[in-house]
Amino acid sequence: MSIQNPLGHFVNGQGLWLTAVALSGVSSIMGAVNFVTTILRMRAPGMGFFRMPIFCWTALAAQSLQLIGLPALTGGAVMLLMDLTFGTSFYEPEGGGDPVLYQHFFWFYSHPAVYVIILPVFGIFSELFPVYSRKPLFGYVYVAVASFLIVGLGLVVWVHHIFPSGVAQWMRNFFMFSTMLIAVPTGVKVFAWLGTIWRGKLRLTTPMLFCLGGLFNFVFAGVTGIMLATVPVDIHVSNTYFVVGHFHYVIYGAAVMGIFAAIYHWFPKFTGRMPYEGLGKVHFLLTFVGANLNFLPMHPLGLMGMPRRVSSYDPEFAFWNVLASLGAFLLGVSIIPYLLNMLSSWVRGEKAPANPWNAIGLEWLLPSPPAEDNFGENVPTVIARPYGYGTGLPLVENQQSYEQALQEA
Ligand SMILES: [Cu+2]
Repeated sequence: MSIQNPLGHFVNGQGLWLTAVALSGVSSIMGAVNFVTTILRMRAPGMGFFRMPIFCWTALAAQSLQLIGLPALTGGAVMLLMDLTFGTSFYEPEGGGDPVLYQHFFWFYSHPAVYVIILPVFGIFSELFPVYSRKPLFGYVYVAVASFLIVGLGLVVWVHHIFPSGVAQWMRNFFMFSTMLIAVPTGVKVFAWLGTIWRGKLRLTTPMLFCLGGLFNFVFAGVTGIMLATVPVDIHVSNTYFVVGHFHYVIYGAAVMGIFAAIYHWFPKFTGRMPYEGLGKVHFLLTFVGANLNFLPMHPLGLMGMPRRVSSYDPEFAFWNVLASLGAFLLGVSIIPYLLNMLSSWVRGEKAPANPWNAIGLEWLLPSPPAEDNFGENVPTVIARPYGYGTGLPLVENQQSYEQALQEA
């Protein structure tokens, strides 16, 4: 059956797509309610807000963004669906609507969506740098609060995606400055991580290498982000490969590498087996070189004027495109040692002890893998922040006897 709207257009494909966008919007809102409620209401005894692991802070921040931003995208999709099927004209100029309004609904969510992805990765960096540097997280309170500054500012920058669309000049100026301000709380975090590893006892394990590589790529993406926030630069490179390069540095260079770090770090806790270090390091090297070789050439291409979303290009762009293709090929190959590692170490890796990395955190008090109900009846009382590396201070009440009881169990 095909659906025709009052104008006589067939709208099956768009109708299905918009319904899917609206439904996944609703499901993500429900997911966000769940995360926020769990963090606000179900913390362990003694776990005050300023004793929470930074990963929980960043999860709370990211899910708050979902709660505020997603209704705009979901509502915008429903309005577009109504324009297509019922002949309303929210975005239809002939009926008095405005197509740029859709861009506003879309980007009001879709700029913060990048923070929904990257904030938990900031949490991962904040968890892992202290473990592999053997030092407390530098500036814990500032790192925690900076997550919410990113939430607040992240909600008032979306117009930087539509600078060339004819928005008023005052809007361009306002959104240029608000976008640049984001560099402050993200800079606070970057310097906190550098302060954490500064003069630490660094252990260059696979998770640490992925964190360091991810941080390097993130700083690079931050610099091109400031460039893109600047109205004249943005208009010059709008719709070119420069934007593609910036985005991939954030998403693959920083976010995906942070996620790999987390997978290697918590793999023993999930599976009860240790991942292979050798394969992990090969995976890291191929990923880091591949990502930079793939995404760095996109910047000169964009500055030269190569448009994005094209299937072929002029010969003058060939050199950088060949390099980018080589990098993409390397990135593809990098997945092979990763999958080999995950499968083989899960099946017959070395058995993991409760706390293979000497990390401080509730999960590391439990055996690997933990029992289905985690702590069961004996939920410990938290008495400190989980970053007391080098201080010898316990995380929970009666920690010694607690760990002993676990070993005997
Ligand atoms: Cu944006």
